[in-house]
Amino acid sequence: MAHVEDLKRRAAAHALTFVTDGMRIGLGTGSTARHFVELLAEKVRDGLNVLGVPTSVATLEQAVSLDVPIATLDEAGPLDLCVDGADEVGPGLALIKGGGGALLREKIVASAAREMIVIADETKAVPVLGKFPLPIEVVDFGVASTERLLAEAVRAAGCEGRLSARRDRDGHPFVTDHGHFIIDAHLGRIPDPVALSRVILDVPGVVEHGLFLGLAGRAILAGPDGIKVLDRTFAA
Ligand code: A5P
Repeated sequence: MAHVEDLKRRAAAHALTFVTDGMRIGLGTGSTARHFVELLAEKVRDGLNVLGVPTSVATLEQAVSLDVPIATLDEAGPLDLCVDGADEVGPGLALIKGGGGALLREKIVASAAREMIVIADETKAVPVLGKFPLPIEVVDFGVASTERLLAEAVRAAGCEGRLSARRDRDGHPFVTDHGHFIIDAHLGRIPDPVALSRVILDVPGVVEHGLFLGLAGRAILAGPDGIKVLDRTFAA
């Protein structure tokens, strides 16, 4: 059976077929997006002219190291495309993202793009979102109070589960590229992502969450039997 990294790379390679000369492209974060940036760099070396907008410091460093031309989002202006991974791909191409903690910039960049293409191995497709803990980015001030209010909010949206403050490998609070904390919501099932999104964003202290709703236009999923390109009619 194909190794999962091969599958991610195949999905990333297929995304390149949507890239044309002169495009301004949001560059995602995570192991699958990393493959895409590597493959894009090969095309750049062959003469492709693109401008990349990285969604994290990690992706910025990778793009710079591979000589992919980059700009900030404000320098680049509206983007033609954004190519990024996902933690879960649900019905209608609703996504959970932010496993790597870059959800805020990822969402800003994806929203600035004419099209967002998700790349993943096919195990990321799910019939209902929520098995993967939903990352919620919060400001550091009053984080315990914010967590309590979030627990009430998720219950009000029909979800049950535990919230936990994300820690780094040394046991310190995980800090995002923008200096915020992440609270992971272990919900198991998210029956109504739109309702959950609304109640989470109503909690003061919340900066953004990892539900990406109405953003992805296509998902390229790689499996042992080949590539599937899904659109928003997808319902696993
Ligand atoms: C980064 O914050 C995330 O949104 C990633 O895009 C997501 O976690 C997918 O990562 P992998 O491609 O490593 O699975």
